[in-house]
Amino acid sequence: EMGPEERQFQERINDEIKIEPKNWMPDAYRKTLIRQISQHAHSEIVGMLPEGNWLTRAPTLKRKLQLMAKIQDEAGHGLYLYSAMETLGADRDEEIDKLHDGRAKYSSIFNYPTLNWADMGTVGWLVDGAAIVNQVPLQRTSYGPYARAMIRVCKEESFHQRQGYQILLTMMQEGTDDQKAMVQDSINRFWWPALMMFGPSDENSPNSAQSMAWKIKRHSNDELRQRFLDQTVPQLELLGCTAPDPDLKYNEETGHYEFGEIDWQEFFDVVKGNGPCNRERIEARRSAIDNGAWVREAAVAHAAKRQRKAA
Ligand code: FAQ
Repeated sequence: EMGPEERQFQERINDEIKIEPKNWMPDAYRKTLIRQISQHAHSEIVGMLPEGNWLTRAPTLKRKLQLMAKIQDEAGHGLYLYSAMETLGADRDEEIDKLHDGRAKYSSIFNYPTLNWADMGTVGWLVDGAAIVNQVPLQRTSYGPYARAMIRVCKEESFHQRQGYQILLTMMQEGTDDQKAMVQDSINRFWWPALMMFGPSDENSPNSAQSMAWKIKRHSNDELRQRFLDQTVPQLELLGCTAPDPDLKYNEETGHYEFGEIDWQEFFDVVKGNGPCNRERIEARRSAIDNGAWVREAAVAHAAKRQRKAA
């Protein structure tokens, strides 16, 4: 049974009117959004680490500048999302603590290592590509501050996706045999983890039904995974590369690509904290916070000193 407030809330949602921070909302709606937005923010922040690994080894100055700009965008997205999360009454430090002690999740994809330069292309192409397919519909999510944040984030991620694809195209069109092999090796490692970014299949997605009713999610996990695959396979073919999936094929009747079974055991292992780099990632975040403590203390001391001077 819905009370009058909840009925009004659901009517707003049905009418496509955004929910704003000061509107009444059910506790569970608030909680779900804090969960999703904080995990999204954590993903952006942790997502800087696999790329940061290659900043000092970029092949040219231009590539280094592009990569640096992309990583800075990700920091911006993270901070922007934490701000959106704070409009729901959540505390940023508390949510970050949850990331650091393993209570909060972040995207499984960032627990895989980046082993060669082609990975910087593949991360842009596949990881940002998947992120965009997931986030374009979130521009219409029912919570206003999250929806508006997604507009800028999607624009920047489109640029990331293109610069990544361009790295791979250059390697495939102008590269040596070794460089071409590097691209294929990178695709082999990131293909399946990129498909896993969309989350569990619909029948194993406990949050989907309620999130769809509240229009937090606009499409199901499997729907978006299919959309990503359909747009990505032609790009894969243009590169002249293959997917590590013997079952991948185009279905003339449906107009969609069919793909093999995702290794869900691997997905849940990584989500539970047992992927190849989970410990390393969290340790890097923790030590960044610890090593930066003196900067924060100095900034606070400096601000206090200036305030005393002004007074
Ligand atoms: N990894 O019931 P559902 C980026 C969890 S940003 C880890 O289907 P939901 C930019 C899920 O949280 C990438 N955990 O959940 C970039 C839930 O656990 P919980 C991040 C996952 O929320 C690019 C449980 O499984 N994007 O890449 C994953 O309805 C390059 C059950 O799942 C976003 O966060 C996963 N892949 O749907 C940065 C977008 N999938 O919380 C740097 C916003 C699911 O109940 C470099 N988020 N889980 O304990 C969403 O759209 C949704 O949260 C989904 C999951 C679709 C990810």
